[in-house]
Amino acid sequence: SEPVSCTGGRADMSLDGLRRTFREHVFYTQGRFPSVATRNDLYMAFAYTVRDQLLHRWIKTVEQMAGKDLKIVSYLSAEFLLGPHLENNLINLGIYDDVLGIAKEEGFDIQVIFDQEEEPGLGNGGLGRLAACYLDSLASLEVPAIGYGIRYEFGIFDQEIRDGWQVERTDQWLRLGNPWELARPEITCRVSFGGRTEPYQDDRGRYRVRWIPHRTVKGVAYDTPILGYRVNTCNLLRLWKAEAIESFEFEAFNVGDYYGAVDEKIYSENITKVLYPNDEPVQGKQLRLEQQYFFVSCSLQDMLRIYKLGGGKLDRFSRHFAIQLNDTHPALGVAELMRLLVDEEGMDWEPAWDVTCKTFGYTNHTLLPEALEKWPVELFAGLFPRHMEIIYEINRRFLDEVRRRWPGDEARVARMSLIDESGGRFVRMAHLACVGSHAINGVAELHSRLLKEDVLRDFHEMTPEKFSNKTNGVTPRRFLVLANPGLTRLIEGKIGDTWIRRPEELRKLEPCADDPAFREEWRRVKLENKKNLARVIRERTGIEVDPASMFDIQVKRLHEYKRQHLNVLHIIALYDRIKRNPSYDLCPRTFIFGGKAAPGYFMAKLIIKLINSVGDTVNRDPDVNGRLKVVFFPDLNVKNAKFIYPAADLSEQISTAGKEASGTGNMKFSMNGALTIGTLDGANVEIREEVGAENFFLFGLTAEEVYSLKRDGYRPMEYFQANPELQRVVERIASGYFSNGDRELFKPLVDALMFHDTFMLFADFGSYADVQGRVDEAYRDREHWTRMSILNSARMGKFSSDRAIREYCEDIWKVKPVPILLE
Ligand code: CBF
Repeated sequence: SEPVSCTGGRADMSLDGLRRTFREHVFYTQGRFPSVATRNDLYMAFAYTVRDQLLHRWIKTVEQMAGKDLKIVSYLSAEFLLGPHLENNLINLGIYDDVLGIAKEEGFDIQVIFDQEEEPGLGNGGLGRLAACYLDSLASLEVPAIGYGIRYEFGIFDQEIRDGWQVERTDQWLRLGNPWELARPEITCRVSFGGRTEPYQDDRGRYRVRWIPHRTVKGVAYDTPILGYRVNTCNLLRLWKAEAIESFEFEAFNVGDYYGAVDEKIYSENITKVLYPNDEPVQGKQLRLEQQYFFVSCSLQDMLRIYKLGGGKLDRFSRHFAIQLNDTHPALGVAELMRLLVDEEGMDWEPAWDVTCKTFGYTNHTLLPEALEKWPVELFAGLFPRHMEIIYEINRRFLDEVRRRWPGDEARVARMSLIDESGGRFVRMAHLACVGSHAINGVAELHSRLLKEDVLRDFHEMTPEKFSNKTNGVTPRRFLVLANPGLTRLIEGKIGDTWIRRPEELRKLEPCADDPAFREEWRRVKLENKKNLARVIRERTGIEVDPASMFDIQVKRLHEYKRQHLNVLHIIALYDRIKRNPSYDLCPRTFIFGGKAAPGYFMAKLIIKLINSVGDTVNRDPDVNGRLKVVFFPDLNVKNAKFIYPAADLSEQISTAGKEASGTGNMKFSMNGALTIGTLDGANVEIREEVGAENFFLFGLTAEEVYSLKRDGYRPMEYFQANPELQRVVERIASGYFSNGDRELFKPLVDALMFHDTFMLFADFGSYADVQGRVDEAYRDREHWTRMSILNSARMGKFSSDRAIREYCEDIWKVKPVPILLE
């Protein structure tokens, strides 16, 4: 058919065209005239102006892809932590300055407009943000892709700090409307739950099973365009909202039962109401399992629908769709695709299994045993009786294979089974994902190695060819260009802007590290960024911080394994040194923390309280005399993070070795020229390799040492008794020094450290404090520090999500770019 014409009019990206479109949206979309337009009207009008450009490219993308023999990546993720759209899209379109100009002409400050945007907080942390970075890179690399997920009505909670404690406030990102999405009420899927199954013979006399469900809900598609950086590819993020099925069908199912119908509606809509605010799985929550199945089923039905539109034969499905499971949350997809192919499409088991395994890839994101998802068989079978049968059948065939390879090794069979029977019966989601995928990867070299040696060892022994590593990456567009315009301009002035598409080229900056004038400029930009963060801190917490002090920052989810409390122990040690020796020579430092704790995670919340309590004492003590400041930055999210990464001098990446799968904050900090103090954990190992050991502050036990210490019986008390400074630090907390004499408040934390110390803070404290001493010395030599800072940014190309996505495309998905033309 003829190409769709959408040139001129709202597709016009000239300055005049943008100005006209903006005014039209104020008038016709928001229904306002300029003098009464609210800040939100103006934001909406800008957003629609930009969205018009996206839609133009989106239509061209769909049009030029349709009918082509191409392969699409489907990224299945229960979380997408996108962050605000407007600024990012302006950068990707290349019209940032134009829009800035229009705003100025019209008489308002564009920063205020940016600030108006509510971010879609549809994720908890690293995993969801990684998915968002990968969507950016897929589009920027012109790879056809669809992100599939859940349109939570309430995303991650907003965090307030009251009296030092975290208080959760409901997120209301949809309150004022979402201009970035298009509701697609005509794209719906039916998703069923419960009931029973029934065997029957089909018209060819074959044994078949049908599922007679108890309840059915409707999934409605909401589409968000995802534009790549300075390309025309505009991919799709399709999020599903749960609704009740149509009312006439209601009547058929609920004759005369009005209240039953109301309950049904509420039940249906609940499925996508709220994001579970935990960054590790909530065991046993039925609604969470329903969410997972709901979005996976909608997404697979949608892919089959799209595929059939092109007239493809189902046994070739895997040539046209590569589905990536972002952790085990969508792992039920393996059983669901089998159900759709066998029960709904009438395929035989073997070819359906072949398609399934060739289609799925599985990314593991954690080594923590408690984070490996498993569901009680009883709950699972009650909700998904047909999937349970399918899983049993997959398991039967799989374990036959294990027995053939290792005859008589029933211990191995029990370890590898999809059903954990070691105490109760559970479905092991990671095993389902491994068996049903042709590719399994970890997210950093160390993590991938530990997966092979430990968590998934049996699977690696059986199918080593499935395993690979794909070290995480982050998008330099959001985390450098958008977050740090000052540094971006400085870099562009030296090496141009091609590094934004090819971050390996940042290496060209290396010689500038030896240029004193460039170093001076580098420091100037950092200082501006620190002043900016200092302003935001003042506005949000009332605390004054000195931009001339070293900004030492730890922002990430609150978790014991991430060891924010190790950082606090060190702060107290410095404070103690000052109290014992008022003229103690300390390079002035501002310690900044930020991050949310899962609402039910008592210890993580107590750590937030401890940070704030230590801050209250230290910040007010005249003896400290400006040498120490402690700040907890409330409500860390993507929007706030843009003030934080560019302002850091020192990045704290101090998890117990072997616990953090990768980390991605570590990359965002280094990219912005922060030096890292860190353990050999996750991607820190590779960051250190890239930036050079001399530009990285390493401390602590290795993963192997952690493992052997645990195996041989770790006794925290021994470390405690051997270190008088540590004793004084713990005594200050235990004595109520930071809690108005209340010795009970932090007792659970103190006891956990003294008697268990699961994450080995005491074992690492000495080494951490020593290396912090080296940081202090190093920061005094500003020229050398700046040199190290420049080299950090210059050597971070590897950690661009573009590199990571290229590796996925080449090794796992086997997909190629499809450039899109505008005309
Ligand atoms: O791979 C992305 C991130 O995922 C986590 O956040 C997760 O939720 N499992 C890990 O904890 C991070 O290490 C990892 O970077």
